[in-house]
Amino acid sequence: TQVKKYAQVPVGPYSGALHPTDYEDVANYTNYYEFSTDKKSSTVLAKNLQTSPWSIAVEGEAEKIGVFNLEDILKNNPLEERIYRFRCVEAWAMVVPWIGFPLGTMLKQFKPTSKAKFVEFTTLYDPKVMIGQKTNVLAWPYVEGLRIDEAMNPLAFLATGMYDETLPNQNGAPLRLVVPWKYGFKSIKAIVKIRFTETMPATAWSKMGPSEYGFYANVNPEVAHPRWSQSRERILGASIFTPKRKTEMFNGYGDQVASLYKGMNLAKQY
Ligand SMILES: Nc1nc2c(c(=O)[nH]1)N[C@H]1C(S)=C(S)[C@@H](COP(=O)(O)O)O[C@H]1N2
Ligand SMILES: [Mo]
Repeated sequence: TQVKKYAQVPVGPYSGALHPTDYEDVANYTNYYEFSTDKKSSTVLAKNLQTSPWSIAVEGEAEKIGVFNLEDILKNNPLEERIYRFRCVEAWAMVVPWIGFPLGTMLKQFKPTSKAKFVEFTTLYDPKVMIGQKTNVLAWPYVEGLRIDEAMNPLAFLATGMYDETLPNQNGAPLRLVVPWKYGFKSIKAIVKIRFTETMPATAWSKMGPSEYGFYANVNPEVAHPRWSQSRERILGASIFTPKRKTEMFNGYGDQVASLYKGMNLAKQY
């Protein structure tokens, strides 16, 4: 599917006065294991993914469950732009002008019940196109999750586009999550299912390496990944002579999200 230009969209709240990373860097250095573990190959491999029409199944602890066309969801969720910092667990950092809508606003439209304590997201499973799904680098389909209060936080965002255009396939078209205070792997791509649950979802990365990838995955300079420090980050696209910068707690979004984790030991609940 080809990208399409959006008409001007308004800038939403929490959008930082940040200088966006070059489009070419963001679009050609991606993590998308359904296609490849190589950050440059997904650009080509993902071209075959058909992203329209697209439907999303809504299941579990909500009053309004069923299968919904993405187009209908978009009618109820006006687009806005959010310029966010993004931080991958492998320590690269970038700034992306996403286009989309707040996750919480959309979730409320499905009327979650009082039993909905978590939200689980699932990526498309189609190994004929997503050829990386023929390998077992991860347990397929890719699953991610948020606690319901994290999902309702106004920073949590669903993106349909970036840099004034619809998302290129390798960045998660037609709909991907963006959780700017967490490591990149929480920001699941090509979402086909949203399930409200009472219990904490088992996520693809925590199944693969429970000691390395926790459920919360908040950006935290003090908690090292078992194989490397998380205290510094590398700016994507910067020259190799540019010094790394210090990682910020919650990727710099502490004012908006620190209260979600009051009383938790973030070294244990990583
Ligand atoms: N379905 C799916 N979503 C995914 C991934 C993936 O492999 N499959 N990789 C994650 C990881 S590790 C990161 S860092 C971000 C990268 O987003 P970007 O490639 O758009 O920069 O996507 C996340 N979402
Ligand atoms: Mo990542």
